Amino acid sequence: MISDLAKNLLHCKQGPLTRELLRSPGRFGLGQLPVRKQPDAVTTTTCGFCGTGCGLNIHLKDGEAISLSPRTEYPVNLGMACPKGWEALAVLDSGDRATTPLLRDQAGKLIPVDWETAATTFVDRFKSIQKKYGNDSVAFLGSGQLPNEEVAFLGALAKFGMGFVHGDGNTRQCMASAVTAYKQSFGFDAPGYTYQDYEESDVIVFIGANPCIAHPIMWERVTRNRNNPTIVVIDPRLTETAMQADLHLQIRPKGDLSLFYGISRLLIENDWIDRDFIDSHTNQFENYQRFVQDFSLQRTVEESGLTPQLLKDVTRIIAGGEAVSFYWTMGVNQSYQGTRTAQAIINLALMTGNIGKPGTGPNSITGQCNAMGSRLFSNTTSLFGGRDFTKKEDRQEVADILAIDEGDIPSVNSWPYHKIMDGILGGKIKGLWVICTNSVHSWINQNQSRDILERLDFLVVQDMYHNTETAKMADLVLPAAGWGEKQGTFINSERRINTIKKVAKAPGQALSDFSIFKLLAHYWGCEEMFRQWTTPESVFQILKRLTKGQPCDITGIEDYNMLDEMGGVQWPCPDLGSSYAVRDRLLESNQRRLYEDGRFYHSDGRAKFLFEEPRPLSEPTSEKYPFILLTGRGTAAQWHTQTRTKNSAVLRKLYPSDPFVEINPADAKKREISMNDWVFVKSQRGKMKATAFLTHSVQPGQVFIPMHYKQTNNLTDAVFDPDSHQPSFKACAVTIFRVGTY
Ligand SMILES: Nc1nc2c(c(=O)[nH]1)N[C@H]1C(S)=C(S)[C@@H](COP(=O)(O)OP(=O)(O)OC[C@H]3O[C@@H](n4cnc5c(=O)[nH]c(N)nc54)[C@H](O)[C@@H]3O)O[C@H]1N2
Ligand SMILES: Nc1nc2c(c(=O)[nH]1)N[C@H]1C(S)=C(S)[C@@H](COP(=O)(O)OP(=O)(O)OC[C@H]3O[C@@H](n4cnc5c(=O)[nH]c(N)nc54)[C@H](O)[C@@H]3O)O[C@H]1N2
Ligand code: SF4
Ligand SMILES: [Mo]
Repeated sequence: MISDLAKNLLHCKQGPLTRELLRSPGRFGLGQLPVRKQPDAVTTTTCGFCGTGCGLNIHLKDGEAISLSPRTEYPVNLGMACPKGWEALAVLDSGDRATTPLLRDQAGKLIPVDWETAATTFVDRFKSIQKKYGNDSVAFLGSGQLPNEEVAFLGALAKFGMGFVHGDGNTRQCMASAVTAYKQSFGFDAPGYTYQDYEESDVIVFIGANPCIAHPIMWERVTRNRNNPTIVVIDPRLTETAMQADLHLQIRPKGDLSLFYGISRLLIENDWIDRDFIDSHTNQFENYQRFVQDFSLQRTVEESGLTPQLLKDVTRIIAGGEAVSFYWTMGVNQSYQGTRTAQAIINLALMTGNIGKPGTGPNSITGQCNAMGSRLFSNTTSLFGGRDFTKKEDRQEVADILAIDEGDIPSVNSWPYHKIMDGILGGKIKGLWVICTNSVHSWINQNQSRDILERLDFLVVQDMYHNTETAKMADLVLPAAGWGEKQGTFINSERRINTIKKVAKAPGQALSDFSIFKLLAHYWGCEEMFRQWTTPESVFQILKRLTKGQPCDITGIEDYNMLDEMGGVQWPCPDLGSSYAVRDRLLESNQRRLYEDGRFYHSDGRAKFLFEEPRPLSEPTSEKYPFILLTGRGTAAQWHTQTRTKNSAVLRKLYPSDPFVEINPADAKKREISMNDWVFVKSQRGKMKATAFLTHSVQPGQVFIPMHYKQTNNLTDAVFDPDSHQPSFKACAVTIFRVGTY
């Protein structure tokens, strides 16, 4: 599919009509192909969808993009791109784009206003709320899809310039459990791998991850592995990825934690562990060893839903591998016990010594293009550069680097997303600024969250499109430029930093988020604080200084040019005294992994074994709600809430436009549901209509609905991991019946 699409699109101007013309000129009464613009220059950029971070060539005519192609020499994608990457320019061109600020008038209608009115309204309304209810009565929600320079500007402007205390982002829905797991286990949030590891393992275990759909180009890297690796997939569903596996463990939803403890016990029992590594580089193994004794084969089988044989098989495969790597994504993170599950994966890697060597590691795959960057620079969960808001010395360091007052930095942690929502419900938060995320669609238990957002005195939404579910509820909409229309840097899953370029003009009066932040700083009266924040590249220089001496030190990167020349740079990349030294090192190896010396970031240099008793499903099935609903990614052509991908005619052809629910044929038969019947799926919280897709890829008693349809989160249950505060999107109880039979 990828190569066909590539052939189709490589030489086309991006735009549905032109593409249609090129494919079937006869249909339009044209004897020959229209004259195509020939590119006169090429620049490079990084894809703005998923955390793979593929490199793209942008072909320009008179400085404007006319088409794109994947970079062949780039260490990430080696000439490949998935459908979203190929169509990245097409989605910019849409009648849904927000082209002017919009303000809700007395009659409740959103009407176009100029930027001055928008900015003064923003300032007046937020300041008056702060005056009446306190500085912490306003909050913001940002995104892992903003470049580092913008996400940092937002975090600094809101928290240091405007006095906000609470701010979070959509990465809470996504990476929080991995972040917390790494921080607690290793002492810093640092996934250690490099994509080359996909090619160097002889055993690869995917847990709650479906890369064939969600990270197709990472999956392509797996297919290049010459060691004929044994691939294990742990997923309740027989996914596209599971179909490619040597061993598929069709785990009971949320049974992973018991499974990993059971595997740990078997590894210990058989002495298939790396004692030397454990003794030299970890703490608390004795406690872990004692803890997992409770996970007998029988208990593990019961709690994981697997057979004893499968359990023994997977243990033997892990023990027998020379280089075993474990990759996990949302099937792990999005859970009421996501942090511990991620740590149980980390424990497996530690106890078998599978870390810091080629082809190994407990490796979290990131979701969005800059989820990794937002972890370092969003100034939400942690203070800039992975620091701590509650530590005076950390605040002082940041204050010194930014030449601001230490007193301007909040000394308390932000509330996470769900506490911000609770804060609105409880009347503590009255104003909310939502940037680059479509909360009304993507947040859990949508009926409740809509009701919560309606209670706000003032809601500002800053988005590329004027008609997202969230923008429709806003009092003020700020029109933003998107990927391709602005500059900055992203960090991908393997910690590789690279640039994005401005290759297209934003429509109408839309401004880059960077320019919007500058404008708002001016009207707020705090622009003096940001006098050095003149361009994205000047902010990049500030971000470098914020990493100095931290595990994520990137002071060795000179500027954007160096990133372009080197094919991106993985962090850390400290200043080695001369730029030649840094360049030499990068030329020698632009593939680096962490933990090669077995040292972790806790003060004693050791990693910790962390564990806890597994808990039962947060909402078990009942007679009334007999199915477990799983949610996740549907196709490689759909991105999240679809505000972007629905604008490409090519992508639209690659997914069903109606919401659908996957149901096992046995269950369907019992309920007299046939293929493509319209059904209702109902939970305690809401219901949705979908077409039935009968498939053995879901087990009896389970159903699956992609998250891309706006109704899906009507059903989900607002339950959170107590450590990471990540929503448990993936399992709740529902019932299902054919429309007209209830
Ligand atoms: N095409 C496309 N690609 C994307 C995205 C997109 O929207 N569209 N989004 C990007 C983002 S932000 C993210 S976070 C990633 C997500 O990437 P993935 O996490 O790979 O995708 P999901 O489909 O959300 O979830 C993965 C799998 O978890 C399984 N699962 C559910 N419950 C459990 C469980 O209890 N245990 C186990 N072991 N597995 C379980 C589901 O069946 C599903 O197959 O994708 C990124 N890439
Ligand atoms: N049921 C269920 N729900 C889920 C999930 C699930 O698996 N199941 N997955 C969760 C996960 S992992 C994630 S990451 C979230 C994603 O949830 P969202 O963040 O809500 O999803 P997006 O559609 O990516 O929303 C991004 C918004 O930003 C806008 N935008 C894009 N680029 C720019 C820009 O440069 N500037 C500005 N200002 N706006 C821009 C887009 O138009 C869009 O409205 O969904 C979560 N929700
Ligand atoms: S795999 Fe991800 S980064 Fe690569 S082209 Fe597809 S969406 Fe873009
Ligand atoms: Mo995500």
